[in-house]
Amino acid sequence: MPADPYPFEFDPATTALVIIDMQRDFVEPGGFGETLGNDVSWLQAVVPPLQIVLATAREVGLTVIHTREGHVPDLSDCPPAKLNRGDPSLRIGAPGPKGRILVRGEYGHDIIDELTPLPGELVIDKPGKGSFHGTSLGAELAELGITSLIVTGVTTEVCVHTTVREANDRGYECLVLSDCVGSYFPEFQRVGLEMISAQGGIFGWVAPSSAFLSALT
Ligand code: C5J
Repeated sequence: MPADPYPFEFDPATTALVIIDMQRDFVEPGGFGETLGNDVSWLQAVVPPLQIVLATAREVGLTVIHTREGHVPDLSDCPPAKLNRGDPSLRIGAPGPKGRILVRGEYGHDIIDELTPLPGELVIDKPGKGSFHGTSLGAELAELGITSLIVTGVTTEVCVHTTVREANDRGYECLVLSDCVGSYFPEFQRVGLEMISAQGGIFGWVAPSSAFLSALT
């Protein structure tokens, strides 16, 4: 399929759709992300195209993996360097507008209704920004024989980028769908995408979801 910086080849049998951190607290109005002063409309714009990609991936039987960033309730998996950062009233574990901030089991930590995982789809709970660090994702992908990742979700320059960099170092071919990843900051979105495909595809490939859907169906 056409992509930046050159065509991306994939075999659906060895490809997974990865949906990163489409959690209420990041994406929805009134959540933690908005409380921090961010404009969540940039992230909400990702939802409709991602719903189409998810529905199509399910139709053709692609492996679907969801991730959520968050911590166990006693925060024992949250390093002090992450825990002690920022305004104390808005730190991880503090009471937030949709439950304790980034704590597993809280309403705001869960995935938005529009993209609810189906039974049987992997949901990877991750303590960090990357999806491999501190998770079973690498083992799960090896078990499934997955070698290519179609990466979507939020935010482009944080958890999407960290995951793509981790995956690239582990030997996965990553295609990032430009309209299915989002950032609170338009300039980070643009530059974040450029950084992936620059230098001959230093971390991977970038393409709009329309190109992926055409290739898949
Ligand atoms: C952030 C994420 N931005 N999912 N998390 O803290 O990108």
